[in-house]
Amino acid sequence: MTSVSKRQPIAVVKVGGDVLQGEIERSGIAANVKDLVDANWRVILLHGGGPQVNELQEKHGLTPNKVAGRRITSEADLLVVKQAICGEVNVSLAQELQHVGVNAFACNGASGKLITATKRPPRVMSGAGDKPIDFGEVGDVTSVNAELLDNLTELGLVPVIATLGVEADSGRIFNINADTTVVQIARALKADLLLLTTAIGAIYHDLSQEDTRIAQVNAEQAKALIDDGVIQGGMIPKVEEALSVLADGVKNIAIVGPQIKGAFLDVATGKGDKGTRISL
Ligand code: X2W
Repeated sequence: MTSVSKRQPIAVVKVGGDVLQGEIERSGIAANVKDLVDANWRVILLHGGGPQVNELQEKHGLTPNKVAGRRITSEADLLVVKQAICGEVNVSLAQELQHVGVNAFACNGASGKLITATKRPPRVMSGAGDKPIDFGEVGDVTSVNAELLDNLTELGLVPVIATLGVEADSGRIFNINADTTVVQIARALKADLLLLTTAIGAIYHDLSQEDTRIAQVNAEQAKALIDDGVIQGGMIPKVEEALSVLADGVKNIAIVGPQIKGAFLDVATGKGDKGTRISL
């Protein structure tokens, strides 16, 4: 195991479940993370597994139900979330990284109380009626154990964290949204770089036209693009969260596709022109 110095820059990478569905994307993540590690970056991965959870729920006769991007999670659903995200995605992603020589440390948010959470209080959600929605076993992040992450990366390990949270006192496990969690991790670590990977890999004016990629977006432009419906669906919380963490000192944020060779290091070093950079 190689040990690394504390002064090395930190990259936090969100890996969406969609990214892990394709072979090219999966191996692309591994190759891109390897580039960063070889360039002496400390790297932390946080992954979801939304599509994998949907698929396994359906196999078990359960119906996926998301409101405003969050899964309403019964106890039976939580078991499936654990099976899909920890049992399948976490292990496969770590395996992919180990295969290219990155010393992945597979864990989940409950490991060493890395991510603590508390039950999301029932709330009225716009477009979902007047009654408060109880999300069940869904949690909101209360803290990130930055010291533990620091120590793990100090040992030369690359933590690969499955997006679960644990209640500090009771040990209760919660399903937590990966997009909001990764931002909390970047904030807690004061990360030098936050990469949000998606299979699409950037924001486009028109998804069907590759030459309409938006290379850079600031807060004002992002707001206008949301109002115009260019940024829509699951991309809205991603961009909004990214802007909030920029205000907290994480300087470099980009949405990027893992299948593009050299994309992570290019964004990290400010070279090349890949994905969509998000700035204040
Ligand atoms: C998410 C966790 C997985 C996730 C879910 O159950 O789908 C909640 O919605 P992606 O692939 O990054 O979307 N949790 C509370 O965020 O996965």
